[in-house]
Amino acid sequence: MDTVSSSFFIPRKEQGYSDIFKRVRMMPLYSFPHYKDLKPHINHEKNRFFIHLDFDAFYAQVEQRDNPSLRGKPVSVGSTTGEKGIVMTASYEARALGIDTAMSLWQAKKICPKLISVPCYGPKYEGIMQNLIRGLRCFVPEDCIEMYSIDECFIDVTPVVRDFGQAKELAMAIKQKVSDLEDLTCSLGVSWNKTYTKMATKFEKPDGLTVITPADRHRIYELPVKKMWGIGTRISRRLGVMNIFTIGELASASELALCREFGVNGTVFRRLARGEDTSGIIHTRGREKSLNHHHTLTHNVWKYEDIESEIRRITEYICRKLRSKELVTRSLYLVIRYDNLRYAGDDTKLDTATNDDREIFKAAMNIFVKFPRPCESLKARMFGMTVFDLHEDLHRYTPSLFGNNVRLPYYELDKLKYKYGEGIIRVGLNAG
Ligand code: DCP
Ligand code: MG
Ligand code: MG
Repeated sequence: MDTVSSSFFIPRKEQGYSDIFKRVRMMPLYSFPHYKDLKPHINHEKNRFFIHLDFDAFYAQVEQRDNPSLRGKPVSVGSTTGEKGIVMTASYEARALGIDTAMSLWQAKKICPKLISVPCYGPKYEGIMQNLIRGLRCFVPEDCIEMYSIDECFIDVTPVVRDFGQAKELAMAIKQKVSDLEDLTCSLGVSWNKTYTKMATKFEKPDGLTVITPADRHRIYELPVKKMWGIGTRISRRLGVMNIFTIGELASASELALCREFGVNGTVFRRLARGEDTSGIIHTRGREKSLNHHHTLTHNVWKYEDIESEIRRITEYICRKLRSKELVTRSLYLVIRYDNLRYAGDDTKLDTATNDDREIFKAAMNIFVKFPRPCESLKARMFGMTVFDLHEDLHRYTPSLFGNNVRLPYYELDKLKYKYGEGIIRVGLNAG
């Protein structure tokens, strides 16, 4: 399943159309001691070069790397328990058997009873990407790198390459760097605009490298319109009604007809299809996609009340972190590591987006009961929580004191804690 969204191509109400296709700014001159063959220079908009990098079967590949007994086997990462569990990703061995991202674990096990499901451990994967970004700084300045998701990034290599030959050479060097740094494989796409670059990455997965020059446009044009970055099932269905099935057909469609159907986005889709995406690197610093907190204990625990108290502690921490950023979450992942070093982890979707300690604690405990129950011979040593699917907290200034679920003045309580210390007040999490 593709996790990309088109949100930054679609003009928001307050954002003018021209902002989206803003001209790329002139790149300053840099010197890159580690990449001596390429002389830095200034390039103009017409000659831009981007590389898109995406790890192959990311979580699964990391787990296989770290646990040799999983190598060469069908592995899924995500839920390990429960009928409602979801496969977050699957190794290429599992994909060959028909297992895919977002499939239910139950269905996956039916297709492949030998499937090994392992829990996901977010901080490990995040660390890999951060390490990679650091490593990429020997090729381009950090300003030219956009971390797009947990396993992919865009690199604007315009300041350091003059043509597609050099861009390909640089992409190969980056691939080698990834292997040296992390011992993982990734696939790369090279093109003159971000949209084509992202699509190019998928051409030769896994461990691929695809260059799309203007002369190779036809390779993009042949793709079904649904494969275009930013176009999902619903839009492709509407395009189908207009007899537009391939990206090439979208590129040559009438702008007027597209605008009649999609408003200003009609022009955007058409331009993206034509390779006229002029967007540049977007700095995501400060924009949170997920938050997590992990805590390894000094004394391992197994009694129910101790476990409950640890989950409560981690919930309070995460909720406070959410509120400090004025965010609410729709999804929650809980992970426990036992003293035999095995993990159990699972996620759940919340009914409504929240940062209420009570709701998140309740959801976390509902996940916990599905895990192997800790006992004296199997104690818990680490608790972790990740919240994702984050949204702005729209009710921040409208506390409700009535109704079925009374919203507590958490923001005010946080302020009190900040001023007078943690012990000043505590919310009874079973209340409500
Ligand atoms: N992921 C997730 N939920 C999804 C999709 C993905 O949690 N619905 C996680 C697991 C993936 C990681 O994000 O390993 C990266 O997502 P990708 O879409 O890049 O998928 P993979 O890297 O797993 O496979 P591919 O080789 O197709 O890129
Ligand atoms: Mg990937
Ligand atoms: Mg990806």
